[in-house]
Amino acid sequence: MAFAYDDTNIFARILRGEIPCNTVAENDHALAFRDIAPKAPVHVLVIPKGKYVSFDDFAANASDAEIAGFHRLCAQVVRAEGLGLDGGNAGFRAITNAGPHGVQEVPHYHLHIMGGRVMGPMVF
Ligand code: D5M
Repeated sequence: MAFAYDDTNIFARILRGEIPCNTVAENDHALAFRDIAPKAPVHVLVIPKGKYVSFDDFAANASDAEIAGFHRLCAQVVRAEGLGLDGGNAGFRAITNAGPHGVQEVPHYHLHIMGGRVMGPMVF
């Protein structure tokens, strides 16, 4: 783990079963659940089970098995939610926020998978 990890963050508490979540899918390395404040008809968060603060922490420091497991679960979610281009669907947006400039609220790496409508241009 490259950066300080705060065990009290809300996703760490979800992983420990201390607070509930609306689980979509799970494997040995990752958990997917619905965002509590959805910004699209489908809005799922995928998080690694390991203690990684952000995308760059995860990409640099997670094991190959963790990285593969995380992304396989993302693909499973995309398929199950009817978003995948390989299923002839209309697609989706996958984004992650990192640190203050990324306006990251929860300091446990998570990928937002959003779809079910045209997401609009990336203008803020
Ligand atoms: O976004 C953090 C995201 O996490 C934001 O879209 C709300 C979501 N969130 C916060 N608490 C919960 C719980 N308890 N369940 C589900 N989703 C939650 P960020 O990328 O860090 O700015």
